[in-house]
This record gives sequence, C-alpha cells and structure tokens, in this order.
Amino acid sequence: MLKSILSGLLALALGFVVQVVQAGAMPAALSAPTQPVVLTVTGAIAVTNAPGAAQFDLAMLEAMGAETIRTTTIWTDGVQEFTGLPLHRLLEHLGVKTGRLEARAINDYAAEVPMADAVPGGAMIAWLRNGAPMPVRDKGPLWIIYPYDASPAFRTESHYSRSVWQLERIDVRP
Ligand SMILES: Nc1nc2c(c(=O)[nH]1)N[C@H]1C(S)=C(S)[C@@H](COP(=O)(O)O)O[C@H]1N2
Ligand SMILES: [Mo]
Repeated sequence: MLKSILSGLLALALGFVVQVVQAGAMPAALSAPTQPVVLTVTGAIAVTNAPGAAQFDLAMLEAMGAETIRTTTIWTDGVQEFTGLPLHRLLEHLGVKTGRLEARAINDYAAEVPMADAVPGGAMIAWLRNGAPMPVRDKGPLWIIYPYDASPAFRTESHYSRSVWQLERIDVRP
C-alpha cells in the first residue's frame, strides 16, 4: 500500500520534472569546455560546470546561437561584420533573469552592463570581426558590441564604456 502510494508520487514528480524541462523553464545542463576557456560567468547563475562558475570555450558560445551583425564602431574604420552570441542567449542558458552584470576584461577594466541590454537586438559577445578571430591586441578574443548604427540610443558614452574588449569574465550580481 505505502509502496504503491510512494511509487505513484514518484511518477507524479518525474512527470512534473519532464514537463518543466520540456517547457524550457529549467535551463539545460552545461557540458564542460574541451578547448581553452574564453569566458567565465560567476555569481547568481542557476547552471554551473565548475565550482561556482560557468566556463565556456568558443565552441560552446557558438552552440548557444551565434549571430552576425553589421555596424560601424568608434574604434574601427568603415562597416564591420561582427559574429558573436547575443547576451540574452547566454543569460537564458544560465537561468539568469534579474540582477546586474559586471563585465571584466583581461586588463581588469570592468563595466556594469544593465540586464536591459540582454535583449534581442541588444548587446552581443563577439569573437569574429570581418570573419576573423580577434587577437588580444586587436580587442579580442571577446568584445562586447552593440548595434551602434541601429539607433542613436546605442551611440552614448555609457554604451561605449560597456563595450568591454578583451572580455574575460561576467559576474552576475543579484
Ligand atoms: N578592456 C577594455 N575595454 C574598454 C575600456 C578599457 O579600458 N579596457 N574602456 C572603455 C571605455 S570607458 C570607453 S568610453 C571605451 C573607450 O574607448 P577609447 O579609449 O578607444 O576611446 O571603451 C571601453 N572598453
Ligand atoms: Mo569611457
């Protein structure tokens, strides 16, 4: 009797988990990087693959849904083609919906990126410029880029300061 009630409850619980996962309400598990880690995300994240952190190699970033945008920037000449991961996709995979983001560069430059920038058509973490990987001396390997040409709202000193190049780490603060 008790056994059948327990197994009934277990079946219900499993069914619930399956439904939640299918509904996409729960972020998928994160595999481990197999190539050099280019980005580490720490703080208030729901998914990790290292103690207290989510670590990504380039292939993992690409697998989350790379996009290509074309825009000029104040640091380059002419229209540039950037390929990278829209910030909102990264955060969706990590189960992050609220908080503040601190983006930190290899040289310890850091800027706060508001959650409002993590929307379609917003910030992207780029690793290709005009089809080529960006070396560290050319603002790579990762560069936070906005579609500056899309709106004057992106061409502000505040957006420029959030355009962190040599990006290495994002800390999610509640
Ligand atoms: N890694 C890194 N990214 C950075 C910076 C920096 O010093 N290091 N400066 C930021 C600031 S405050 C702005 S306004 C622009 C400045 O670019 P500029 O120094 O070429 O004008 O890049 C942003 N991204
Ligand atoms: Mo700045």
